[in-house]
Amino acid sequence: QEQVDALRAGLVGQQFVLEFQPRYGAASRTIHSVEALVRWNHPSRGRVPPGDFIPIAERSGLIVPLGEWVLREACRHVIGWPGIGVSVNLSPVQIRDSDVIALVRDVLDQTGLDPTRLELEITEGTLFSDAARARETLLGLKALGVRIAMDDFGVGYSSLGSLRSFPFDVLKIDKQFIDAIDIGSAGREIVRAILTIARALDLSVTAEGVETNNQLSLLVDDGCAEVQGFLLSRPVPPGRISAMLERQV
Ligand code: G
Ligand code: G
Ligand code: MN
Ligand code: NA
Repeated sequence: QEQVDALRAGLVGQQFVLEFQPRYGAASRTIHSVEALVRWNHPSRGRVPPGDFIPIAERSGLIVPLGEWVLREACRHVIGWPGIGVSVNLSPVQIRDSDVIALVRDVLDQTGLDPTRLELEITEGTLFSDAARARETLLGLKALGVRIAMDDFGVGYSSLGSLRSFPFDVLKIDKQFIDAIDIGSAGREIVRAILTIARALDLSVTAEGVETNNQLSLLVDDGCAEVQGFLLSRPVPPGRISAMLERQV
C-alpha cells in the first residue's frame, strides 16, 4: 500500500518522465520512429526502474492514469518531430479495464497527430484472458487508423495463432532471438523463420535488443527492415531525440 501511495503521489507530483528509444531502418540506420518508455524519478529513491513499478501500477489500477499520461505525453512530443512515428506500450490492464479506444481517440483529437504515426505495442499475454473482447478492442483501435505491434514476439505463450487471429501490423522479435542469431546454427534459422512468417502474414518486423554490429549485419542480410537496440541507441531523453533528428536531415 505504501508503494501504491508513493506511485499516486508521483503521478500528482509529476515525478514521471519519458525517454524515447529510436527504431531505425536496418540498412539505412536512419530513425523511423521512437518507443516511449516511462521513468520514475522518485524524490528519495532516485530513478526507479519500470520493472519495479509497472507491476505495482498494474495491480493497483494506477496503470490506467499513468498509461494515459504516457500516451498524451508521447504524442505531444512526436508532434515536434515531423516525419517519424511513436510507439507506446499498452498494459494488458489498460486494454481490459479501461476504455482505451476512447482514450486514443481523444489524444489524437487533442494533439492533431496523424494516426498513422502512432503505434501501440501489446504483449501477447494481453490477449488470452478474453480473446474475443481483446480482438474487438484491437479492431476498434485499428479503426482509428493507428498501428498495432505485437511486442516481445516469441516469448511466453506461443504466438502463431495470435498473429493470425488478431489484427497486428507489426511484429517485434524479442531480444532473446537476436541474442542467439550468431550463436550456433539454429539461432539464425529461427530468426529467418520468424521473418518468413511475418512476410507471409504481411507484417512489418522490428528486431529488438540489437547490441552488436554482427547481429545488425545478419539482420540486414536476412531482410529485417527495422531494428532497435543499444548498438544504435539506448532510450534517451526527448532533447536528445531532437538533436539526433537534426543531425539526420
Ligand atoms: O524502459 P525499460 O527498457 O527498462 O522497460 C522495462 C519494461 O517496462 C519493458 O517491458 C517495457 O515494455 C515496460 N514499460 C516501459 N514503459 C512503459 C509504459 O509506458 N507502459 C507500459 N505498460 N510498460 C512500459
Ligand atoms: O518489453 P519492451 O520491448 O517494451 O522493453 C523495452 C526494454 O528493452 C527497455 O527496457 C529497453 O531499455 C530495453 N532494451 C532496448 N534495447 C536493448 C538492448 O539492446 N539491450 C538490452 N539489454 N535491453 C534493451
Ligand atoms: Mn515495447
Ligand atoms: Na519487447
